[in-house]
Amino acid sequence: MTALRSRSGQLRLVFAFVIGLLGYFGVTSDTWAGGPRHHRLVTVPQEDRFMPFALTIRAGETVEWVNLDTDDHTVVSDDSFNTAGPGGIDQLLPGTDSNGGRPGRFTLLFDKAGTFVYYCRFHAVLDADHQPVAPGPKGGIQGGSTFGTPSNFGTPMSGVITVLDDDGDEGG
Ligand SMILES: [Cu+2]
Repeated sequence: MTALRSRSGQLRLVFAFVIGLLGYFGVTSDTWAGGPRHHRLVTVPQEDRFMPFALTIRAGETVEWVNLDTDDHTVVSDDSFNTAGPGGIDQLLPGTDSNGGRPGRFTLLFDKAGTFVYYCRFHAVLDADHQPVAPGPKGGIQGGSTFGTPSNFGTPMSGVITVLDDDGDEGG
């Protein structure tokens, strides 16, 4: 009987600890307008591109960029195109080589409908051999390589996020 009581006391302690952890990591408070706030991911695979290139979300959701590449990349907002906040973003996403083996991460909250266009300033530069041509079957940046590895995908490293409002409409 004593052993049983002490075991249930231990269970209660563990339970309280888990609830405390959930609160600490914001799991229980991560609700918005009565529903869960979605957290969306854009990754950099071990290539110079954002995946997915185009992402559609709803206002109130967060987007987290995760750099799975060994190289550093950046998230830079193209504010001349952007109608959704936030502006003035120039964020380093450390690669695993410069971040102790861990992916660099960066999170933004989008609370307003519109478009968010962004690029990586390290990999959006055209050199003398890669002059700008509109992408298409015979256009864009064809072939080419950096350090012997095919490294381009027809456009500079960029991406776009479309933020819909609560009704699912594209704001502006
Ligand atoms: Cu990059």
